[in-house]
Formats: sequence, structure tokens, C-alpha cells
Amino acid sequence: MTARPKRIDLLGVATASGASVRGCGMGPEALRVAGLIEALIDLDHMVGDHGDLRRPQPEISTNPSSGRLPDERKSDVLSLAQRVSDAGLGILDEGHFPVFIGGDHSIAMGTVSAVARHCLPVGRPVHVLWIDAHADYNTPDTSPSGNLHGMPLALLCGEPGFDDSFTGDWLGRIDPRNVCIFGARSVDRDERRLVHARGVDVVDMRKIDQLGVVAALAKVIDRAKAAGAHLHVSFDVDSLDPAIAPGGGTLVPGGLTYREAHLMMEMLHDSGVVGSLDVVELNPFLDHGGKSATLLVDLVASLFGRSIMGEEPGPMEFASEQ
Ligand code: HAR
Ligand code: MN
Ligand code: MN
Ligand code: MN
Repeated sequence: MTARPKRIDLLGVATASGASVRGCGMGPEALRVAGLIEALIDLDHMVGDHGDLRRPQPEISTNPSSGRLPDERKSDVLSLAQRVSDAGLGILDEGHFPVFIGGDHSIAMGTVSAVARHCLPVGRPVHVLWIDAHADYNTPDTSPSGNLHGMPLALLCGEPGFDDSFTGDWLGRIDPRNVCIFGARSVDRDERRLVHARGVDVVDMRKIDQLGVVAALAKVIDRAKAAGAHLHVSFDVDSLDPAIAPGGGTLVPGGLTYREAHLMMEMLHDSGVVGSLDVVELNPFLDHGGKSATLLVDLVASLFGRSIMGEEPGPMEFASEQ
């Protein structure tokens, strides 16, 4: 399928405030070093780089080695999410394709709400494809860790259990029946109950083993197409098998293989329904010599039209080469 050149806008969000393990705040820079922009330009797209959002310096310095207090981390997450949402909305309103680079997965409160603010007022449904080892559907009551990167989907789907301090543009924007969690293999007990109760589509690793990624993903694409939806893809590096992507803070064995992940990106490209992308949870400090960062760049390139054989030549082109 022809890759129409797009105007792609990168927005980095250099934060680990939603995670327990530090280091994924360096994710945006690592993806740039791994050649993200060059890979997209190579596919004839135009790329704008908005740089990175990060929390302002704290007025009182805390001892970084002891980690930040949970309340400080929460206010970082919420204030960054609002800035991400506003910046993302600006990019979408310009007609550009936003690629949000995390940062931990809590940034999706901002990214998905930007998409919802852009689409819902004009009657365009928003579907979310959450590619992740985890479901990220905990509430403060169900979370075993209290880490906010395990909660963004619950907030976006309007789950009760978040107090007023969580009020913002993200609350209850997404219909849980329009969410597919793909690649899951670590779901907490109460979280599992919620996901079932709300009708979230969960394509866990067992389903992928049994059906194959093609059949499993085709359903998601077909549904989005039939609804005339904007499909937002939120890609967590830990969806990949740790053997091919060691650069994450919460790795779980048994993830997507190299070819499964590529095939998914190639299918998503061909579908034409993807309108925005997150790439999150890359932890360059834990990565092995840029292995995960490089793989992520290749996956993003596949989503934007890179294919093994390139375009098939048209008949004239072919004839003139004889
Ligand atoms: N479910 C666990 C929790 O809520 C772990 C979630 C963390 N991980 C992520 N998000 N990387 O996908 O604490
Ligand atoms: Mn639009
Ligand atoms: Mn996640
Ligand atoms: Mn995850």
C-alpha cells in the first residue's frame, strides 16, 4: 500500500514520575540517538521535533537517590499530563500526526486525552490499541504498587476510585469497549475483574499464540474502520519479549517476537486508520547498547511505511527498465 508522506510531529515527555524505576525519562533522547527522525525522513515524511516536556526544577531539592515522594510524583504526573494534552491537541488541530515519546506510560493520560479532545467534538470515535505486557487499568484501590503508570487506562475510561485531585481533561474520555489491550501477560487480580466488567477487549499472549497476530489484530483494525474511528496506538516497550527489548523497568517474559511486532506495525500502516502514536517506557539506562531503542525505531518506521521490498514498480516503470 502506498505510503503517503505525512507531516509527523515528535513530542518527547522526559519523565519517570509515574514509574517506580528511574531512567525512562531518558527515553526521548535515546530514540533520537537511535535515528528516529532520520528513519522517518528516509520514508519521505516531514518531521517536526517539538523537543521534550519535563517537570520544572523543584524549588526545594530532594535527595534524588531516595526517590521522590509519592505526592510530588503524582503532581508531576498530573501537571505534565495536562501540558501533553494541550500540546498534543495543538499538533492534531494543525492536521499533523503526533508521535509521543515517553517517558513512562502515565503520559498517555495526556496523549489520549489530546486525541479525544480533537476527535470527539466533531463526532469521530476514538479507539485505543494498547500494546503492553500490562493492562494499566488499576485504580488507587486496586493498584498493588501505587505507581501511576499502571493506571492511565482506568482514568481515561472514567473508572471510579480516583479522588478530585485527578480531575483533568483525561477523565472518562474513552469508552472502555473501544479499547484493546494487546500482548498482556501481567494483569493484577482486581484489575482483571475491572477489565472484564467494563468490556475491554484483552488480546493476551495466549490468544496471540493461538490465533496469531494477524487474525487478532485484523479484528481490531476492522472494528476501528467500521466505526470510522481514529485509532490511537500506545506502544509500551515491555510488550516485546525481554530477549529482544531489555530496556524496560518492568519486563515480563513471554512477549511479542521481533517478527510479530513488525508484522503488526506493517498491518497498522496498511490499515490507514492510525492517527497518533505513543512509544513509552524505554529505559536507556537498562537497555543493552541501544538494542531496544534501535528496535523501536525500526518498528516505528514499519508503522510509517517501511517495508522489506518497498513499493512494487508500476507497469511503465518496469517496462522502461528492460
Ligand atoms: N500492574 C502493575 C501496577 O499497577 C504494574 C504496572 C506497571 N507497568 C508498566 N506499565 N510498565 O505498563 O503496579
Ligand atoms: Mn483531524
Ligand atoms: Mn504500560
Ligand atoms: Mn507495561
